[in-house]
Amino acid sequence: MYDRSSSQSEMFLGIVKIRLPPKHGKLHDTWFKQSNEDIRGEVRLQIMYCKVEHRTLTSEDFELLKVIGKGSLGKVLQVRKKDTNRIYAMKVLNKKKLVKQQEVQHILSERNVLIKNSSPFLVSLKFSFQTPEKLYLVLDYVNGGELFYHLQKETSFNEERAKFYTAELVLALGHLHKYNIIYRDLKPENVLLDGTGHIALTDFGLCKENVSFNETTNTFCGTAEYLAPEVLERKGYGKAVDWWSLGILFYEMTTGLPPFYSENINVMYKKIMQNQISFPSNYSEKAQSLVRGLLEKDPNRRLGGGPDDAEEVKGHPIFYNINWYKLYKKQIKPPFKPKIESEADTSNFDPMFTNSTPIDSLPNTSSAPLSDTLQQNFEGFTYTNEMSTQVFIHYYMIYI
Ligand code: ISQ
Repeated sequence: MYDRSSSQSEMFLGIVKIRLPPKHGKLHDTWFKQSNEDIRGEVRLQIMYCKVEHRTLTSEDFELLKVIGKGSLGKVLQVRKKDTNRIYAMKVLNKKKLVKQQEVQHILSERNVLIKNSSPFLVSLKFSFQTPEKLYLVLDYVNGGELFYHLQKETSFNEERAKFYTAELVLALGHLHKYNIIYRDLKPENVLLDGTGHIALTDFGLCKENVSFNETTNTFCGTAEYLAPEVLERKGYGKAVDWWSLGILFYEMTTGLPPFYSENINVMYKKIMQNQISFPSNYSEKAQSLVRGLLEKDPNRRLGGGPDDAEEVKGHPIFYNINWYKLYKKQIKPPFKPKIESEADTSNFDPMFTNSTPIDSLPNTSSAPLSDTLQQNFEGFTYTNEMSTQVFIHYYMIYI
């Protein structure tokens, strides 16, 4: 919620979560308590649903505002939906590149997961549509920036802060694993912070530039520093690869560098396969034990590698004081709150992206179109939330 009563600035008030039955034409009238560091008060929301006609969206329905990310399969733009003025992140993927990098199946199954099984720590999908050349995923815009951006600025986080993000990620990964989705690509660039400092996982299947492993076969896309030994060995991999990456991420957050880092990629692979982990002298026992557990080279013996998956990780002593129910409900106050001026603020994204011009390039008419058989792969991709309704909101606020 933002207070936009002043024409010069807007003030972030907080978040209210409303789950209402989509009853057409009925007025819902509720008071919500709101409190954060700066503001305490109550908000009265009066909400009326009216069903709206459905039609497939096109990129013409969105105003392109900023570039907020780029990858080898496409880019992410901050957009404004013209009819509602709402801000979203729009991921634009190139179909030919998806086919070439054998990512079609991932994108389609992940789209389904995002529609059917939302989780508090996954960026949610609002709409998807396509042209003969491209796929468009319209997602919630998360304005706190990449964890990577904050980690780069601060070099490292203290153990409590790293533990908080790790615990929320345990819930996010556990959710995906429940639906047999392996995330595969956990790294600080794919973890966003929302306006209040909670994590939101993105990029389901968007391989970042210059990181595809084995350029010739493209059998795996992932960040070298975060690849588990079983992936490097081509042994076939399971959910435990995500617990490995979580261990690398925790180590990087607490020390500033991934544990097996080397500028020489072959040296790095060798270290991943063979090296023991060394810790700075002031590293706590519990944190060492967590990292050792998650970075166990044998996936079957790895923390989280057993049949209980996330439950096993949640049981590690470092998390003894975490109330998982409250964490899931986002009732635990994040250790850091990103600075945000407005809902559409992009200051927490890398200027390398935000300074480039947001365009949705026209189809390249000189290259051959995708064959009908390949095009059939994308059937059923288009999605508009069937329950979508126009919501009229009136609010009154009383500051205490
Ligand atoms: C949502 N908000 C900001 C950035 C994003 C990047 C990728 C996917 C979704 C996003």
